[in-house]
Order: sequence, then C-alpha cells, then structure tokens
Amino acid sequence: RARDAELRRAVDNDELVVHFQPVVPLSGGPGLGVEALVRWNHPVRGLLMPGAFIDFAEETGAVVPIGEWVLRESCRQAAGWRAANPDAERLRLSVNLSARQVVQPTLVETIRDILAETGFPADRLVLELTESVILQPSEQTVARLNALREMGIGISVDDFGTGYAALSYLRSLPVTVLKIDRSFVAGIDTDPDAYAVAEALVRLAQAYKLQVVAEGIETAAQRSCLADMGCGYGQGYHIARPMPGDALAELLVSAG
Ligand code: G
Ligand code: G
Ligand code: MN
Ligand code: NA
Repeated sequence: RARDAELRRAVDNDELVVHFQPVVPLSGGPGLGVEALVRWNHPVRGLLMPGAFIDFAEETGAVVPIGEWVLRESCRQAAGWRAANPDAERLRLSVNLSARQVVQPTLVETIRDILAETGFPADRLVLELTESVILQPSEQTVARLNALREMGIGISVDDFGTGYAALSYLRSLPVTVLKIDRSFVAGIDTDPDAYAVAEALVRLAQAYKLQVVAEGIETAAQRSCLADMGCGYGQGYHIARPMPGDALAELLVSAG
C-alpha cells in the first residue's frame, strides 16, 4: 500500500526520468531509432532501474499512469529533437506498453491525445509489447491494436522467443517488428548452436515479413554475426547505453 502510494506520488512529483537507448541499422544506411526506458529518481534511494519497481507497478496498476507519463514525456522530447534538427525527422521512437495499459478501454484515445498534444507523428512511434501481453488477446485488445496500427503506429514484440512461443498471434495481430531477446544474442559469436538459433529467429521474422531488432549486443563480434545473418537492426551496450534525452539529442546532431 505505502509503496504503491509512493510510486503514484513519484509520477505527480516529477521523480520519473526517461532515458533513451539507440537502435541502429546493422548494415549502415538510415533508420535510427531509440527505445524509451523509464527510471525513478528516488528522493532517498537514488536513481532506480525499472527492475526495482516495474513488476510491482504492474501488480498494483501504478504502471498505467507511469506508462502514460513515459509515453507523453518521450514523445515530447522526441518532438523537440525533430524541431531542432531535420536529421531527426526520420527517427523512430519505441515505447514499452505493459499488459495493464493494453487492456485499458481508453488506450487508443490516450495515445491519440498524447500525439496531438506533443506533435509527435504516429508513423514514427512504435509500441513494444511482450509476448505474455499478447498471448491470448481479447477481441477488444485486438481491436485496439488494429486501431493503433491504422493510425500508422508500429507494433513490436519485445523479448521475442522468451514467452509462450505461440506463433499464431503473428498472423492475427498487426505486428510490425520482432525484437529478439538478448538471451538469444549472448554466445552467438562463440557457440555455433547459439548462432544457428539466432539465425533461425531472424529467418522467422523474415518469413513473416517483419522488421527484426536484436537486443543486448555486447560485442563487435555479435554485431557482425547479426549483420551477416541479415538482422536489420540492433541495440545493446556495444552500440550505446541508455542515455538522458539531452545526450541523445547531441548524438543526433553529431551523427548529422
Ligand atoms: O534498462 P532497463 O533496466 O531499463 O529496463 C528493464 C525492463 O524494464 C525492460 O524489460 C523494459 O522493457 C522495462 N521497461 C523500461 N521502461 C519501461 C516502461 O516505460 N514501461 C514498461 N512497462 N516497462 C518498461
Ligand atoms: O524492454 P526490454 O526488456 O527489451 O529492455 C531493455 C533492457 O535491456 C533495459 O534494461 C536495458 O538497459 C537493457 N540492455 C540494453 N542493452 C543491453 C545489453 O547490451 N546487455 C544487457 N545485459 N542489457 C542491455
Ligand atoms: Mn523493450
Ligand atoms: Na528484451
């Protein structure tokens, strides 16, 4: 109870912060993106990573106002980068949505309002859902995701391969991107079996005509293995760590 109240207060007291991790094309070329990742600047405990509070927020429902804040704040900042720098106009912004948010009847309206309010374009926004969220979507959830997709918003499956691995949803939901979980990236540069599994996931994404992002790239060797497999995009500490918005804006300027 007390922790839930503290977390809800954090939203109102501006204690949340959003950091951005670059998502880059692996074979050169255009198509830079960023994933918005929330942190809690706790007055006593310092900067907390989502691992310390997101699951709890999901249980209590506090993740709904938190997620809405992250969406609004990241769209607001990204709209600012676009206004300041023409090279940022093609930038894609990915934002994580929790299971609780996806079942909100007001989801589509909320997102439409945030886009209108911030001026961030729908076709530059991608919503990341985990496999568990979309395992057995209700008719209303499918309708909501279809409405978002019709607005031009992208739908990405986060942590792909770690959930319940039902592939049927890839046909019934308007998915546009698969994000291969980092557990499938670890070891691809040293272990042929791990390489083969990651390659199979990339081929699967291609067979469904989906864009594919590899997460958790930690070495140059992993990056080049993924590029060789034809994986379109990558994200990870080897490429760039999550960073505050002002650092990301500078990076966009220097990347020209
Ligand atoms: O860097 P990292 O520790 O930031 O994130 C850990 C986990 O928290 C990831 O699985 C990520 O998807 C999740 N996460 C980060 N930001 C958000 C957010 O704004 N909303 C939700 N629901 N999950 C988030
Ligand atoms: O939404 P998702 O589960 O994909 O969240 C991304 C999480 O992965 C964040 O916690 C982010 O800080 C973390 N992350 C990003 N790149 C790397 C990486 O190269 N290695 C590891 N171990 N974690 C990473
Ligand atoms: Mn994610
Ligand atoms: Na992940």
